[in-house]
Amino acid sequence: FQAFRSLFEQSSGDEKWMWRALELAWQGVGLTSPNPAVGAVIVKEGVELGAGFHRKAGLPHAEREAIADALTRHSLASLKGATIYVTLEPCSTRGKTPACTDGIIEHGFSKVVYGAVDPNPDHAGVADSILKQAGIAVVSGVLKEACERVLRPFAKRITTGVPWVIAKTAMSLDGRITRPPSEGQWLTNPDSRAIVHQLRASVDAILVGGKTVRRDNPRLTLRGEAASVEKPQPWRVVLSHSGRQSLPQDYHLFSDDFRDRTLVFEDEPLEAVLRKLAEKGCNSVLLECGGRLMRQFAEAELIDEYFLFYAPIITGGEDFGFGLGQHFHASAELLEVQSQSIGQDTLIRGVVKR
Ligand code: AOF
Ligand code: ZN
Repeated sequence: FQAFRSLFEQSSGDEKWMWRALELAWQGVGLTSPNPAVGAVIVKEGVELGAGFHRKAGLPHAEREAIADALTRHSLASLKGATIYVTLEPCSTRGKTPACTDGIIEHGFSKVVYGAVDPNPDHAGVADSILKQAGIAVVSGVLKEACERVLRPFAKRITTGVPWVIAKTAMSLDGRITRPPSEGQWLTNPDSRAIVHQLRASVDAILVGGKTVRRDNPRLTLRGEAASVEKPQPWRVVLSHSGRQSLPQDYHLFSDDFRDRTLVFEDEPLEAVLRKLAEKGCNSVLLECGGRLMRQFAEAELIDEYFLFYAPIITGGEDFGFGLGQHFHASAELLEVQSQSIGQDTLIRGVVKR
């Protein structure tokens, strides 16, 4: 969130306050599915009166959170003539909660500034005319790309029925994903693993193969800082040809407190599995599987984003690239590439070009 703080401080006008709304929106990532993460801020005469973000599906939208926040410190009358900045076009029909356009009109705002059009066909492009008819000025498309970025998982699920898929792997510099058993389980350093925990906290499901379960007995839970009362544990999804009964029932995934958050899929096309997860409300899925399954996802062009962690190790083996050497045909070009040093490790992330 630090990046948004400095962008906020360096900018002016509508963009300045949209960076603030974006900073708020990102606080909701991982909490809101099947709904989008949205942030809103109320401003009058250059002063922030209230701020909020959507916290959970079924709870108030960002706009109403910001209004409620403003009313804890200011009078109802002081909202008259204020501007509300929202990362997403305000909703205009009643869903689980009342329409935000109604709330905005009732509270006497004089201007609405939003970033992205709502990809939800129920609302897309509807708010402007409703607000304008009520005499409210509307400015749309402010920091549009940055606002669309935070919405991407929601937008993909609601428009395609498939969640946003993030592939994460930790590798040696020559592309091997596991260490010889004698050398211990971890390739990357503890700070890299902490980032993986943040990544897990931002998604709705974590997917592995049966082989990984048998070998590592993983928990795939959020622990420590990443875990919170508001944040549900992500679904833990296992793909196994031989089915649930073939996996050790005393392992964490089947015996811990969150065992009802474990799903096993047997012999189903990968896209069908992803569609079922979308139906359960998942906007995003994190792949933490091994090379073979990862390659199948890549070849089916189901991966949207990569998080590649490189440890400063060269194994010197024959095979390169997800441990599958020259048989790895799928090729993806990454956009929005960012690289970051984490101690001696390197994280490269990017979004797959379509
Ligand atoms: C949110 N949070 O801050 C905004 C949303 O079922 P509902 O009433 O919660 O409505 C969900 C829809 O509302 C959602 O699909 C999106 O189109 C719109 N805007 N949703 O959850 C928000 N502004
Ligand atoms: Zn709304």
